[in-house]
Amino acid sequence: MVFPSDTGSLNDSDCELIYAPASIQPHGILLVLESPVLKILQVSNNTFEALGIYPDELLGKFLHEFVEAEEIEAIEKALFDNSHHSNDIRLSFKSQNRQFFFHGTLHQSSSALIVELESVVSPKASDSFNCYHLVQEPIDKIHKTPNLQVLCQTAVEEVRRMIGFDRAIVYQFDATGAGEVVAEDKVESLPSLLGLHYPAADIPPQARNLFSMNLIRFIPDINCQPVELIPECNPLTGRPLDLGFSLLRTVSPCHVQYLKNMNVAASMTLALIKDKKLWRLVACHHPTPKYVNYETRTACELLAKFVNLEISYKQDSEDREYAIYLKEICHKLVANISLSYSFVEGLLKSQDELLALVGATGAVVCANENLTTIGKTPDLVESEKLIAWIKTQINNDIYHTDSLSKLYPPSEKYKELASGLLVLAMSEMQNYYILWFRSEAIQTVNWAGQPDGKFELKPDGSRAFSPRNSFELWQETVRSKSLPWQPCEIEIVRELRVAITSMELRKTNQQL
Ligand code: BLA
Repeated sequence: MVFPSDTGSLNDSDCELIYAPASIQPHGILLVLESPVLKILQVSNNTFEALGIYPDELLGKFLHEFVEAEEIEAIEKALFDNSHHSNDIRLSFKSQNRQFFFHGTLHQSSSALIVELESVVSPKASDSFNCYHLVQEPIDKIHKTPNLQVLCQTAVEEVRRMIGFDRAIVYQFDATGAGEVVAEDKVESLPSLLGLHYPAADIPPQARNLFSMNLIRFIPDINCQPVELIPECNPLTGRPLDLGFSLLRTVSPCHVQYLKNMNVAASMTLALIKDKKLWRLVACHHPTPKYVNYETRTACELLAKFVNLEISYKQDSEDREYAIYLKEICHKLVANISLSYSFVEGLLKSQDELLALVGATGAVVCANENLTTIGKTPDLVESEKLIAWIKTQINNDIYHTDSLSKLYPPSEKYKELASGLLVLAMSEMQNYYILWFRSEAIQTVNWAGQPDGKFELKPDGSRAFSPRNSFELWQETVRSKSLPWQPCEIEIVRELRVAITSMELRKTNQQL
């Protein structure tokens, strides 16, 4: 799985090993079993509270001494069928003349099996039919949404309704790993986060990577007392247990502080994955501790999986519609060229199509030394200088940038007209170029707090990471950039090139 670029983010050495804290959150218990004999190697230090059996009474024993034979069989079957994934399990322990029912998951972590369990009142309460019931309506609503934006808005509304938190947002990553809140549903009394941007360092790469293992992260109470594992290290490896897959893993102190600074006491996050990339998160916040039961969370996870499928489908169909529109324009352009004496004449007869082909605001057609400008472009002298520079840069037939002045500083003086440049070099016919321009798109980015300056220097000179403590609006104006060129716009230029080249070849053959 690939994740938004790590640029500007903290790396492993900046961040503690968040996947091996040797402790869990107290809303469940964790047992580490030796596979395949199911001998208990490690337990969380809250088994007495949860099932009336002290850790000492469990350690070194075999699981079948405590649970029913058919439950052991179910575990063995799950391991045989699906050993690399997390498996849903139910267990009931008998102790102190009572039966304690649990629902949870089982997964393999190197040589050990990790069982994580949360109490349920009775076995009936944890019914898979229940889960289907919870997601049936939200799935229906999401399926009927007309586009991605409405889909995200519907997803936050439905998730928030299912778990009863005060706020749910969709957080969208850009290519640098920074993010923006693009959909929100909340109680009226909370301030809105919609449209706010957050820097990549707020969710370090390690934390982003963990979403490849679990689509869901649930923190019912950030102030809870972590429960340590006994013994601290896994006896099979002598090292702290890898809890990367774990649902109950304790929360990194840095993130706890972050949430406190945001006035959040409980959080639930769902990962939205598109094309195997972490694309967006649904982040839910509540100002006071709040537990969401295992079935509801499983239903939310199921909903997230459905949303992921719908996202790919909807994005693909939005892209497809735009690509079809561009193809129609390209056909018109090619038809005009085929009716003209030369391809340049044909291009110049179809100026509107030439701009619409890539959504440009201006274009220059260069045929040998003759330049023709269309729409908003730099003047002829500047265009000639630009082409001279392009010739020194271009290795491929297509070249594009959305921040020309960064690469070619003389363009700074006409950046309003031309911050974006897309060039097609008709290399077979040297000195034939089509240049498309996009004007500057001045953007005001609303950051939730100043994005830099998170590090505190410790007295010994080392860096200590600390989360932001201010989310005050901080505005940045991004200049000298155009809207980015879309892959389908670049692709259509490639198609135009193929069409022109083959028409020119045909003409040459006819003349011979
Ligand atoms: C995790 N930080 C996260 C997660 C989110 C955010 C969504 C993952 C979900 C979770 O574990 O709860 C950040 N949450 C946000 C943002 C919004 C939001 C941006 O709701 C916007 C509305 N965080 C820092 C710094 C560090 C840091 C400086 O700001 C230092 C390394 C760490 N963030 C950090 C860590 C985790 C995290 C370690 C993982 C927490 C864990 O899983 O234990």
